[in-house]
Amino acid sequence: MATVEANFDGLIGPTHNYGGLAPGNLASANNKGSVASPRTGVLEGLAKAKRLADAGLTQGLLPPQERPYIHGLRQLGFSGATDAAVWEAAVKADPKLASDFMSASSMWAANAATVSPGADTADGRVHFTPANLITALHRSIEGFQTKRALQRIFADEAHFTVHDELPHQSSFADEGAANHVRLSADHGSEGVEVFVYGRDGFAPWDAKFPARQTLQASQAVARSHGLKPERTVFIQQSKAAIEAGAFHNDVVCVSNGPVLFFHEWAFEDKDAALDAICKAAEGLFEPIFVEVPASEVPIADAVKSYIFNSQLLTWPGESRQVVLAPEETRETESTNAYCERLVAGNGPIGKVDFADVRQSMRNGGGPACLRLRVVLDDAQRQAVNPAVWMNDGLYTSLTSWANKHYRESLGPDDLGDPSIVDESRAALDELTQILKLGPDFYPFQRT
Ligand code: SUG
Repeated sequence: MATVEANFDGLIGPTHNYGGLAPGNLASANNKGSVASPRTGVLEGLAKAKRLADAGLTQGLLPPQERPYIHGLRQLGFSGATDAAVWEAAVKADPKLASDFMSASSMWAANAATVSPGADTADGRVHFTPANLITALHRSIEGFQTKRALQRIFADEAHFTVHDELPHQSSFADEGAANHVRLSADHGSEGVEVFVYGRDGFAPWDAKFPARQTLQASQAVARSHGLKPERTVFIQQSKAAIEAGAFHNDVVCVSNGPVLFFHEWAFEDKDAALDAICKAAEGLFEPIFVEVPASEVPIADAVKSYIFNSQLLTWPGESRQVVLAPEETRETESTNAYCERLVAGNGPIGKVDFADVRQSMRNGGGPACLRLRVVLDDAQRQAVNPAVWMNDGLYTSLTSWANKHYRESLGPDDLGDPSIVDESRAALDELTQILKLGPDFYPFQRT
């Protein structure tokens, strides 16, 4: 088998809920306090992953994290005879803090790490840097456990290296692959890595919404991954897009192979950005730009529909690339009409399909947020923990696992229910066995 782009989807955790926790994310703010369905959410995610695996794409999974995160609450001084008592004490003393420590936000695997394939790195290994996600409290507690997950799945140091998160400091705010795109002739060839940052971490920022990625964070990741400076590009996200709710670059831009599909407003200085990409690609490949004008899709519709938070895929059996967009893209007039024109044309994208990931979408997470892309050659693919590959057997075990352990609904009134602690642990404990992550994988099992 040739070099492939594997998609690793974040499994939606048992405490999936709408906490209104994410700054600059309009869906999260608008749905705060509504009742979520963790079971529907996890089944939607599994169905999307299974659909790609069935099509012949390489599809893996990343485990959810322990939530409520009791170890972290103990670090903050909450105590109790049992972990359920710690949880009750935290909910009583500070419901907002408790809500942060309950979020299932690790489902958005595009924020798990930045990944550079071996074709781009100095030592030929796949490099991962777990994102520190310091802009929001509920996400800033993901990094150390993400590192553990990546180390258990990509354990072979001959092929993979998992770095530490960047310092937990505002100048190094890092959101992982959501602010990074890669362009190349095909997945296995050397490519151009494009880091899209929101702000200079050493300059003041006083806009309505935070810019979650800094230039300094992007530069640090590029350096430690051993990328060639002449094949690496740093581009600023447009301030107007951030103001309009594009809190990550992947809300307005996605790539696959040589194709960059993006909104007219995605970059602060579009012409300079596209020139820099072309220059970095010289001698490797010709970039193909598919720019969507604001006159056809207003930025508000791009954010509402998440048309760019699609997976852009090289689909087995299709001669042109396929967009896997959220259902909301079909339901939004301008984006639905745009998609019809797009596939009717003779450009690089020949098909648009839709996925129902509504539970995640209500928190601002589309199909592309739910997956981490990892380019793997044959030997690297064989070195991955085989228990995380999606196939008929894993799909069957995980759907029955989810039906057994996940609540049908979870709303604000359920936050204080102490049984949520043991319930979530029972689910995750069983999952460590299914995904063969090791009995000490979750912090609740550490002594
Ligand atoms: O960080 N939402 C996530 C959504 C992340 C989407 N990821 C990408 N674009 N790659 C965020 O804003 C909402 C949680 C809540 O409000 O309960 C949240 O964290």
